[in-house]
Amino acid sequence: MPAPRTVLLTGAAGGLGTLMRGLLPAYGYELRLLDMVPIEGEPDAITADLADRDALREAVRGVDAIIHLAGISLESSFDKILKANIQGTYNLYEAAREEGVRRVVFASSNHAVGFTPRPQGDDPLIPIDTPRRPDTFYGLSKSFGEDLAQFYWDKHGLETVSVRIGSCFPEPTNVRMLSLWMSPTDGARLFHAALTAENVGHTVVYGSSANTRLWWDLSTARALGYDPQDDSEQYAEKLIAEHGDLDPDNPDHAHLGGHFCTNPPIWPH
Ligand code: NAI
Ligand code: 15L
Repeated sequence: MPAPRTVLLTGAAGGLGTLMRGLLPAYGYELRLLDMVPIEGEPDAITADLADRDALREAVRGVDAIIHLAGISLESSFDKILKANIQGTYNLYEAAREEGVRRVVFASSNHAVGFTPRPQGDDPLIPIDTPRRPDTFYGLSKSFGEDLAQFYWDKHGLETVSVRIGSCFPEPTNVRMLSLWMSPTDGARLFHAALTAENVGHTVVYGSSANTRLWWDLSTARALGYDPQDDSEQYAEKLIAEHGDLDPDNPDHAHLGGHFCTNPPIWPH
């Protein structure tokens, strides 16, 4: 596959989208932006909902690849998740298939495997083929997105890299994030690797920096050419002083998904 140049960035108004708008052009990409809300200072951005199939078809026309970030990014009611994340992601893949787009980078999440016990002591790192154990309706939608990606590869030859993102923010803000943090610059490195690696089929990777306290195995990400440069350890002393270290008796600290596992579901509507 020739290296993609024109990339549709969905969810471009959001936190991660805003960070990537700043970082990805340095890799030579020309970004086409899409979000359901207008983006300040970006008059050419497409304002469209993932429910609008005609708008999606037009938005993907002529792009080399898609980075799909749009959707509800936290727990919500099943009905809302169904519309934005499940139906919306299907709509985008259908538009991509119809327009012959060759590759998607899908923002999956640690919450697709959130009920996986977090490693403690000498436990091994969580492998990429650990069974999916969603911790929320939100995590379920990411699990669906990974299956959708596999299906579009097997059935239609549309490639995807599903990135189970840990926590991508300018800085880690709690002790759990010392293990899951992906610095924005490492995030851009990983998206670049996911866009340019050859023959990815459907590849699932964990998305984080090279953290000293890492919980999961980055080898499938590294196999794409990802070479993370950051480590959350520089924030450890401050965060542990503020919040205390992880407590083996605290149910919020028992699993990869943290408090997403213990918070009650949000019922309709
Ligand atoms: P965010 O909530 O800041 O941004 C999401 C964007 O999607 C918003 O701008 C929103 O307007 C847009 N959006 C929502 N529903 C839409 C719809 N129906 N049609 C069109 N646009 C819609 O979330 P954030 O943090 O930027 O995350 C981006 C993606 O990465 C999300 O899919 C999230 O689930 C995923 N992710 C993010 C992580 C992080 O640490 N930031 C961790 C794991 C996954
Ligand atoms: C996610 O999937 C969310 O989108 C993000 O806002 C964070 O909560 C992140 O996971 C996390 O687990 O820290």
